[in-house]
Amino acid sequence: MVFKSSHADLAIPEVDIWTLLFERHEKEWKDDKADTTNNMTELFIDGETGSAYNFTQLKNTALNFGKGLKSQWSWKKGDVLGIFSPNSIDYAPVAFGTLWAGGVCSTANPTYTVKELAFQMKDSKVKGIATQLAMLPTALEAAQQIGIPEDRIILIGHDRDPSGKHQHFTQLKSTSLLNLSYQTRVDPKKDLAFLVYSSGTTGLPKGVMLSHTNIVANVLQFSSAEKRSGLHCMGGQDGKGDKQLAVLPFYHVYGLTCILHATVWDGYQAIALPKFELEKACKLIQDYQVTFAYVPPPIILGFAKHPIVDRYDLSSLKWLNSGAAPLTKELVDAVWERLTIPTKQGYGLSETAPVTHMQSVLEWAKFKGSVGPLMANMEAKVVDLDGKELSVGEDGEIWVRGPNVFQGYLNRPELAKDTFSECGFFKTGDIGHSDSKGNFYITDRLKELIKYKGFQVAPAELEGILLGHSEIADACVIPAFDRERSEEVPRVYLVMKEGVPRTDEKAKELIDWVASKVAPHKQLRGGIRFIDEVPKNPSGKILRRVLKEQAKKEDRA
Ligand code: 4UV
Repeated sequence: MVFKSSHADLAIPEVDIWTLLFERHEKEWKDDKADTTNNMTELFIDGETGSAYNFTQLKNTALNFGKGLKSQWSWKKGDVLGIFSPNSIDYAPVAFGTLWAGGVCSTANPTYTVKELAFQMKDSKVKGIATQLAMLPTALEAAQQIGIPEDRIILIGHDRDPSGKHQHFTQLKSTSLLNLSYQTRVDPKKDLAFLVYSSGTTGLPKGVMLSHTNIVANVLQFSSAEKRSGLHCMGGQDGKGDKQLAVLPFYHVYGLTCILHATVWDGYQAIALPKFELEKACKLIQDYQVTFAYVPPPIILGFAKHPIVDRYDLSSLKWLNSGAAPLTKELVDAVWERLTIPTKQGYGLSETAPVTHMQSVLEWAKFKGSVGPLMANMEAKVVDLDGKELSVGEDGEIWVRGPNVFQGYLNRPELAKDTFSECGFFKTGDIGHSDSKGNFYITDRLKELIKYKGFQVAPAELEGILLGHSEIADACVIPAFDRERSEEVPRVYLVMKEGVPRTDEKAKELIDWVASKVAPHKQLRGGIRFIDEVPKNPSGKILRRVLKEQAKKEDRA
């Protein structure tokens, strides 16, 4: 059967992101919300320095940057800017200014090594990179490797380049009166807005092509779903609006849509932190009277269990939303028992811009463990391995269809036939089922992907690195489970070349060797197991499931 959203379809306007957020919305704020002071209220606040952007400042800073790109970098429609930065309030004007100028943003994990960054920047053919001073050496080395001129590396954030060589993004201004000071028109349905990287169901990370319409649709679908959770924009109830903790990284699709875009559209306030530190987060919640937060499960674990939490007054929080990785019912209960805060869940993927399912806070206690119902304008199927449709209560692969589903993987058109069904459903690679009320439950993963703290780890990428080691004959990376920390971690099963010792010392040496080559979330935290042979089918395909089952047994023992 085809599951359809129980919510009425929304009219998705055929507009680009800039027009939705900064033109339509500005008008609506003024006309409908009757409170013209809204534009003066801060939207993005830097949790460390207190500096901020209100709507008007954000719009003007973005416009100046967009004009600077056109004027100084001869920016054309479809040109790509790499953004290599932790959360900073400057992320917003840089991303939106790029879109105004008809550009595309390729957002990268700020902990990437030179090689990882160079791969993404080259793959998405960036024309320049916006980064922060702390990451400048990595950005410069990556840029040099792929032939991007040094003056195309610009800075965002509070620190300036002491050498003066690299402009701050606010210095990139229009130099000519005749400069094209109009927004570059795009076709919202076809033209891309963001390239986020995901390994999908198999292989190396790939550019997920998100069009303007994909993001516009998801912002509207998500906003309409969240209104059911009782949020108020600024100028809402008693003139007070809701405030969120912005710790989800903006480079990742969950933070990109649910914080960076939704903050502007819905008019909430976002208090941004460059990285998650529980004590800082608790202090900000207390000081700013934060009312909600989108986070991954490890942060929920911190709220549930860490002693630091007792030192702060978190009573302003109305709810938490968990997503990006599985959440146990026990953790939901533990947060409630300790803080009397409901934890609800959302689900989605980079490829769906991202939200497909969202639980309402009104239902958190009734359907614990569920990721909620399909959002408006969405359909889903649950299918068995042969693609046969299953019904209520039956576990199978979840397929989804809707206006937020991406345009395909960059430079990889050949993947389309395995990614989409014949009737246009996107195959998520996740296993789950729906109950009779339309609530979905994610129970397992069919695809290779590993999620460490909600961050993607592609087994193929780690296997590629390991196979480059002179002592390793074969490798298979699978998700193991760290019971103590209640999280998924990458583990490798290794076949060593003849004569190489299979000792704990060798394992440690190899773990350190991998750690020196990858971003911190990809380290082999699940350890190394030495085996004689990687199980494969007759055509040589790795039978990952066999080792996954072996790891499950071992981790349960
Ligand atoms: O591509 P990605 O890295 O994307 C994400 C998206 C997270 C979201 C999206 C919308 C929300 O409302 C929200 O709360 C979180 O992480 O990885 C996609 C894969 O992450 C797993 C699943 O395997 C996806 O294919 N995943 C995402 N959310 C959940 C999840 C969840 N709630 N429970 C279990 N697994």
